[in-house]
Amino acid sequence: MKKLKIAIQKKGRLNDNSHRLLEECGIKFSNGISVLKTSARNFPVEILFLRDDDIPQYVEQQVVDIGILGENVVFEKNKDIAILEQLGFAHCRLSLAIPKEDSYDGPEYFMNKRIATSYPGLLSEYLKKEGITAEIEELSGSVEIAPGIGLADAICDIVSSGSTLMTNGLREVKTILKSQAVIIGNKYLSEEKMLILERLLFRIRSVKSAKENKYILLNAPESAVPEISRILPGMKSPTILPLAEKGWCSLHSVVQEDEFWERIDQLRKAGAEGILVIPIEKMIL
Ligand code: PRT
Ligand code: ZN
Repeated sequence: MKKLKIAIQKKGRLNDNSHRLLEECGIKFSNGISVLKTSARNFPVEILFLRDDDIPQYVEQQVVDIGILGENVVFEKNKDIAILEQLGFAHCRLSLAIPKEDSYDGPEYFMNKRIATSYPGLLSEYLKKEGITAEIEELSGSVEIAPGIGLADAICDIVSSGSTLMTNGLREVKTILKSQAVIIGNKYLSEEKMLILERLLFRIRSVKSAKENKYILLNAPESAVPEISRILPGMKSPTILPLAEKGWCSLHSVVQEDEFWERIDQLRKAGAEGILVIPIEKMIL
């Protein structure tokens, strides 16, 4: 049987999460510390460990079928590939930053300035859109030190917490792209490989849904059930079981992580007690 070839980052910020995601999908394989590729023991996939920058090109050329990497690199490389799914990790942004003591009134600041970046494609696209002419100094790393050593006036780089900018006396003034990890795929996969990919994407979506939701159990007086069912609609409707104590019941449902605290406040007001919240391992919709 043909195997689907998946590229993940060999070493770096994406490696752990990519590995964990595949494992949570039930795909077991050894890590890529000393090998370039490995096969999963229990699913028809082969995993290749590569530099993230090479993945878009390899996916386009069908050296691999799919790959996991940041949107920042996907959009910078601009290859003819498909984005299949956002994965909800490695959140960051591509931003312009200037020396912190400079005042900033808008993109005109960058007119005729020198900007250091590892993202010349995305930066020049942004400057063109704003009608700004500037010189782009392409660097492969340590971009944030460029203004300090007189190599550039400003930078365009990946920011996450912002502490690297602060340490280097820089201030973020404009975000040009928000990014997270995604799965990309070749656009012309064989039918056999498409079937494996669909099975994998189904598992990935189940893992993602489980992370985005919590299982919730609570006790409530029967009179509060209609109100609580409105607050907690669940996947279809909540499960309601009678308690030994007359007039009370136990209610089970699912709540989304991002609206969790708001819902808890509403539930307590509606009369819920003994609320238990439990992580979900997989969620099949
Ligand atoms: O060797 P290879 O080419 O595979 O790896 P790499 O060195 O190019 O990439 P790596 O491992 O550093 O990052 C991989 C991906 O993680 C990036 O392409 C982004 O999609 C994502 N990511 C998430 C980040 C960050 N957060 C991040 N903070 N990538 C880089 N950074 C760097 C940034 O360049 C800057 O130097 O961290 C610094 C800023 O961080 P803060 O927290 O101080 O703002
Ligand atoms: Zn890289």
